[in-house]
Amino acid sequence: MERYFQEEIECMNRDKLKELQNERFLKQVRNVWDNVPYYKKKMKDIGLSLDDIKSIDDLHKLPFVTKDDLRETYPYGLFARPIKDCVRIHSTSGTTGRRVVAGYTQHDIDLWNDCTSRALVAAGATKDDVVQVCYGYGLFTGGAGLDGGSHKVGCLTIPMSSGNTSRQLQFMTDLGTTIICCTPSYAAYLAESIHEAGIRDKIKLKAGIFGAEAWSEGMRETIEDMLGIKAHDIYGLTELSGPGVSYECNAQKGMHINEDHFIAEVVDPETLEPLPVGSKGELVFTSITKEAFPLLRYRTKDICVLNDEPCSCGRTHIRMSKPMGRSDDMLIIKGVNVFPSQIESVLIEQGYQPNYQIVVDRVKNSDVCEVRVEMPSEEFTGELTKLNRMEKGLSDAIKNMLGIKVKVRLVAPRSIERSEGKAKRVIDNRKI
Ligand code: DLL
Repeated sequence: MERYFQEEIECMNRDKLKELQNERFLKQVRNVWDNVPYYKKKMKDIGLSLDDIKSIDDLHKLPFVTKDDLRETYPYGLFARPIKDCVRIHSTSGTTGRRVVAGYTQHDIDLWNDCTSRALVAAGATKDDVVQVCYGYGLFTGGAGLDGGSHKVGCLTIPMSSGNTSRQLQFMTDLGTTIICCTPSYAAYLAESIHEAGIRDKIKLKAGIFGAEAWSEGMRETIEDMLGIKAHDIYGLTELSGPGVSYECNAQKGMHINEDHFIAEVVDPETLEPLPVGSKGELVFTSITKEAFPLLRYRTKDICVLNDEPCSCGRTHIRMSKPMGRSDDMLIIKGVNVFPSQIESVLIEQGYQPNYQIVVDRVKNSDVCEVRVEMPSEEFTGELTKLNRMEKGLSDAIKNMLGIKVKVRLVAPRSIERSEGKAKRVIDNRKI
């Protein structure tokens, strides 16, 4: 049996949890009503007053908050606490429009650390572990989030940040790192580099906590095999603190949502109607404990399925599936909805590493999609007929999965740029 952190909350009876959520939710609605004029106006605009929200069952009456609201109120317009009570900000890595700025009181940081410490414990972390945090430190929430959780568990924490792969490997071997935290694409790159350097037998890794971007089950298997570890998913977003909104236990069958801090809903992205548990739709979160930057019914744009069946690990918090794409960055190619993760799963099935790029263009009013995939080094002989055969094989497999024809171009090993943070998988030239 795993040792649980904050066992009494994570394994709480569901009725008790609902009571706790109800109490926290009502307090939070009052908090935004009293302290965020923008939110009060949003409620009044649809004819809602504080008295209309009597319990958690009235959650669906509240208006949604979107990234547009965050941009409109940039930088401090949604803060529910004065600046003097805030101790930190983090910000999104968005490249278009205004960045999102999220604020934290010390209490918010403490609760966030609780959330990430649960993720670490679920991955087997104890005081005996050495945790190498290779998520970026700084405005991005990855570094600070996992760092805080690691301290809370009492692990020896190595605040590496991202990049400088040779130094990452040196510390990993010299300091005996047992758990790494980074994006899955960087984990795959580290795994490749470890093999190339021939130091697989010198590393002591047992687990990894990988998130911040979509990754397939196939990619999990690749990383687990190459590093001999258990790879755990972790999910979160800046607007809701950062990593640790949900995380995977040993069962690896979905991520447990920290429901004592976040209420999850799944809604139809078109009609915005709440959907029953088990339906696929857009994930919406209400943060019920955050003081400085509380968001009610925040539309994440992540497409997921919730699962409230009991988990073999014993935790009672519901689980969310891996995000299956985003309602806003889903690609539509020749009228077909395409998620990059679908292409990734075909590549892995066909025995390729997940080093790829999807390039979409529009030629004579028709979409053209090229998938650039790295050739496995052992197959890279320069023999043209073999290359053509492999490209056709992959193209057929992708057509089987998506129903559309894409051009596959195999490129030299290591020619696709590696990312130290989130990988840039899609180049959509149609928007330019
Ligand atoms: O990516 C927070 C984070 C850091 C999560 C480290 C996990 C680990 P943002 O930069 O605000 O925050 O990006 C949030 O990234 O809405 C999802 O679309 C995506 N995302 C986050 N975790 C996962 C995951 C951080 N495990 C956005 N799987 C979210 C798939 C993820 N997508």
